[in-house]
Amino acid sequence: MNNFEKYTNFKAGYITIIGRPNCGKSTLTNALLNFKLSIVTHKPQTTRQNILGILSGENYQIILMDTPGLLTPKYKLQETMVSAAKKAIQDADLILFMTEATGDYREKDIQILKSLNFESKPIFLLINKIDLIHKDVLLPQIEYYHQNYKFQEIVPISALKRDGLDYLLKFCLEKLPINPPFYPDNELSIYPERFFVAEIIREKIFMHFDQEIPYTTTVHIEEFKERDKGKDYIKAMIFIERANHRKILIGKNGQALKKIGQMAREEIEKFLSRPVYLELWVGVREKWRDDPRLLREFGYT
Ligand SMILES: Nc1nc2c(ncn2[C@@H]2O[C@H](COP(=O)(O)OP(=O)(O)OP(=O)(O)O)[C@@H](O)[C@H]2O)c(=O)[nH]1
Ligand SMILES: [Mg+2]
Repeated sequence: MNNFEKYTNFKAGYITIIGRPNCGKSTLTNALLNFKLSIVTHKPQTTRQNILGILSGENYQIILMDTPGLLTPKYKLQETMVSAAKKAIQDADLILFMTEATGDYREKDIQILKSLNFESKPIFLLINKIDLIHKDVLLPQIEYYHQNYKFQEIVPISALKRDGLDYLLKFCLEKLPINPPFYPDNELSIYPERFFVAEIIREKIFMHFDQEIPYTTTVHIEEFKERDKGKDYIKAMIFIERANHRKILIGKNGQALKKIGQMAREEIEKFLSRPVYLELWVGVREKWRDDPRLLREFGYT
């Protein structure tokens, strides 16, 4: 078969997952990719930038965009998060709008839905976390969205339990345009390894600390030396907004930082499939979340 024949039926396109913080976008991204590419925690606003993942099949290639949760920004970092999600909405061939079956988020979801143009491209509704509810609760939700919005599909799923994902994939492929693949089929993402390494460290900080620390922290990889012999050397800076947070982050006798380092290293090694030596440093960058220059330096704009 020549390339022309091979690609006449090939489908490829961009699919963007959007929704409120914490509804399960990154969990779904990882479940579809069969790989933990995007960090996941129980806290909202975990994802701060678009995460591009490539799902390659026999006759298709989906460029999946996981996005930061949509919210009303209160500081510049959050503005960059919302802009990133909006950019991914523009770039998409298909939008997966995610809500969750539990809790009462309808008001916030309606705000987001108001900003979407249902005429310009197909939008699916994904009702996630159905593992947590009884079916009786689901049907009125489907009915409500069906009555009020022009979703092309409404798909109840559990991203965590991988329930409903086969249907979702099938519906997605129906909407993908005919295109040759955009990327080689063995690639999972196009971002450099150091981006994901910083994300993994941030995930551990989100999981380990409560309240302010996760939100006022960012991670910057200062050195990443690959070595033919021995372990790769990675030096990461954890930047906080206030000097008095340093003590909390480091912990008594350095225990907290040590724990973060250990958890992060284990996962980085899994991600890279090779051993690394990870060094963590803590620095202060006052009000970095509202400083355009620092936001650019840290890769948010
Ligand atoms: N029970 C259950 N929990 C889920 C499901 N999907 C995601 N979660 C949990 O919901 C929490 C948030 O998941 P994420 O995937 O980080 O959510 P997100 O939408 O990417 O969140 P942000 O990046 O903050 O916008 C985590 O604790 C997940 O384990 C699901 O289908 N069922
Ligand atoms: Mg996320």
